[in-house]
Amino acid sequence: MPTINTVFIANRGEIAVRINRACRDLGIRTVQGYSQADADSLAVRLADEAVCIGAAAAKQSYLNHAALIAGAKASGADAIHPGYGFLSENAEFAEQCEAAGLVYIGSQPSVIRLMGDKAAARKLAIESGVPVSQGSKEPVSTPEEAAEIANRVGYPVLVKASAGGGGRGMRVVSSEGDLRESLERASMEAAAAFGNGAVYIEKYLHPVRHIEVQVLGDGKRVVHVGERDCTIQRRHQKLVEEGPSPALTPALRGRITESAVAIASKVGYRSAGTVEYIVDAARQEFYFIEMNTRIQVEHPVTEMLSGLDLVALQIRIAAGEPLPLEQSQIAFSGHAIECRINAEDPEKGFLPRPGTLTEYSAPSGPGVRVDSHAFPGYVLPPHYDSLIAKLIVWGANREEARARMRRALTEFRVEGVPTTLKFHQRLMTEPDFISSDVHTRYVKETMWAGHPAQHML
Ligand code: MV4
Repeated sequence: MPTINTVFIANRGEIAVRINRACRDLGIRTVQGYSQADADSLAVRLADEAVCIGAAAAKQSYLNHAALIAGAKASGADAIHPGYGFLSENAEFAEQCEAAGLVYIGSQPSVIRLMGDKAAARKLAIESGVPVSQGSKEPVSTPEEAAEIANRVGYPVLVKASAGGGGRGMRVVSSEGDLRESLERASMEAAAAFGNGAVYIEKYLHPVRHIEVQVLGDGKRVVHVGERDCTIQRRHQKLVEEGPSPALTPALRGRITESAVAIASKVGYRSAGTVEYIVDAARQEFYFIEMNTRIQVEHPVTEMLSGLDLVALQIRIAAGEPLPLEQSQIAFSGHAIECRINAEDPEKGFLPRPGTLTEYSAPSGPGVRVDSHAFPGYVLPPHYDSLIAKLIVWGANREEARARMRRALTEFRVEGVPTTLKFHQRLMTEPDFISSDVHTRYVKETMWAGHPAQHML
């Protein structure tokens, strides 16, 4: 059983701070890898030690396999945590970490690779008896084959890149006339973006909700830790996540969580993972779309509902401990909502606008959690994502959580950059949000129909 004394944090921002906190609670030392742009960051300040891994550009730092592994080895770390984004679902990096004698805090490289191939993951779901949207069993090899499948399932269809995920390399095709060109473009884009042009076809289902199930495995056993409803998105960027999903009946919840455990069990899943679905709430039907083999941005929603520390559990599992929980020991309470506070200008199409936080004052009080790396005077660098903070609130029920979120959003003071605070304040009072009568195109169709400025007053 590998003992973990020191963890190298191979990521930045709020998730680096989050990993540091889990390590601290476990009495584990931390070494923060940082780029030149993050030298003055909170993550560096909080770590026991810090190692510069390269220049600001992600390719020269947080995506630089060799620099991260060298930094970990040179600092005497015995484990490495990839966080989310960057190399967190890169099977080759996971293999290289293990080959270098580092404990990789995440899933097995073979499982990362399998689930990274979205067509193969879909096939595994089918073999596990989990519902998927009608479409191709394998990547399509000719436009004729694609046309045959699309005609069989009916338009509109989605052309999805096998190496994509998270909406990348995905195109909606509404008629046969557009199919050939869409296939060619999707395949070319996927080849350029992911080095793999394979694409597959699915019937495009709408209106649907986007619901994901948190799973935890130790390589032998798998449990689920409930679901998160991530339907409020914009261009595949999640803006608000909540749990439990208002759209699920207890019966449907049982079916979805059971299917997530079935898929994860089939591959002997290790670490924290998320199984993503689209849900036709009206018909009480659900469809597997992909599995993410990393800790996710929105994991605090699950932590607030279950009381578990998912990052600490990842570390303990990586150290070889068996899952310390039976499914029957995982209990849920209340309702949690997370809003992502980004340095983006909703009045300019959510354009990222990094800069200096001339004022930063986070909310607090009953049921409020803020996961952030920000502080007054922090210079948000332009090289990475625009996340300033995740504001998560818990309430005994959805209405109390929504009221608290509204209160916390009004308390949140961020000046110096445009933020999504006002968007969230507006959303919390939207009748459709209050009644949870939303679908994946809600933000696009409802809050941004016409010039955005009209809706931000
Ligand atoms: C879908 C879908 C509807 N029908 N698949 C795939 C990547 C994931 N992040 C979202 N995905 C979807 N897959 C079928 N067959 C709807 C989504 C989806 C979505 C699609 C377009 C625009 C925004 C979306 C937000 C959530 C889910």
